[in-house]
Amino acid sequence: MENILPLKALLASPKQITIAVHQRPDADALGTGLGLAALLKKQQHQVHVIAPTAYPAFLNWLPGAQEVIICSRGQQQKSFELLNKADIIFCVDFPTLNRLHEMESVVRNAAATTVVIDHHPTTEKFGDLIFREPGAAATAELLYEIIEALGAQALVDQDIAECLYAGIMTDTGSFRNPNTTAKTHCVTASLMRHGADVAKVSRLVYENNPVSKLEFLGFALSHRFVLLKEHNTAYFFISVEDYQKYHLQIGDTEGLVNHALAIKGIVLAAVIKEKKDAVRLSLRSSGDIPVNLWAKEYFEGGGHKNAAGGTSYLTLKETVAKFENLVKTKHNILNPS
Ligand SMILES: [Mn+2]
Repeated sequence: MENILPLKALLASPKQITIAVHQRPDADALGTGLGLAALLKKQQHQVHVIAPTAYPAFLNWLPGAQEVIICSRGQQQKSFELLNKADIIFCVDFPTLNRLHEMESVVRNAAATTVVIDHHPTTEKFGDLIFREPGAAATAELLYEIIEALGAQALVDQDIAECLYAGIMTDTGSFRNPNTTAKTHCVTASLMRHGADVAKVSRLVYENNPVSKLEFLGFALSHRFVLLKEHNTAYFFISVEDYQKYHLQIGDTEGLVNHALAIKGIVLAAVIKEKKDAVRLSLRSSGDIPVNLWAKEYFEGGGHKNAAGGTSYLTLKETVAKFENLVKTKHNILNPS
């Protein structure tokens, strides 16, 4: 593995390490960040994990989650300090530094050696040591390979294994998405040998919902679902009022998009969510439909070929119209003959 020797040298003596995950961190970002933190602590490093914004409540159980410093929740000064005084900053699971939100410029100007661990394709060059593997199903999968290359796999305990397993399980859609490879299963097998309880992790991630989430699903299916059959597309749109009415928390709309993509013949699915400051889009596709390129071109976003996200500063109604227009212009790609 390229760059492994410089990383090994870097970690040879105890360091001040700050691990930065992207804003609105998902299970892969948070699981990788926390798994890495726990491992580095065992190697006598001083380690902190920082997230620009909060993580969804269904990830509360991840070992170490309670100690994550959330910059946007009154901990900006502490976050900036930890970035500024770090010897090493790990950037975990994001392709562009703007995913660090208000921490972006601090990381850009920090004196630390920056180590990138990520599986998103990117055109932005950042980081002193870059472990970027778009072929990896999850950043957690890539981290496990790095741990092996460092010869540190004996340090992987049940907590670390379950942090990484959570990232792989969710990023592969429980091993169903096309990013799932033989290597993914090999890494997963290793994590199980290190103690990962896969039934437990699955239950904590997928069977831990508040009733309100199910009530909201019923509402969304009845009133916020649009089928564009002629374009093999289906989407949901959610307003700020919907969020308030159903007391939705971060992460409560997670999985909604999969209901749209699960319909026979649907190859493009979206959830278009109105937030206070902007409208966010989650895009999913099957097969050869590059939603990351569309997210980049139309909605200042990016991601993976079959799973991407973007932002719009139009109103919800205008964003929905823009999305429908995009779908029309891509008709031929959405209807391969
Ligand atoms: Mn990921």
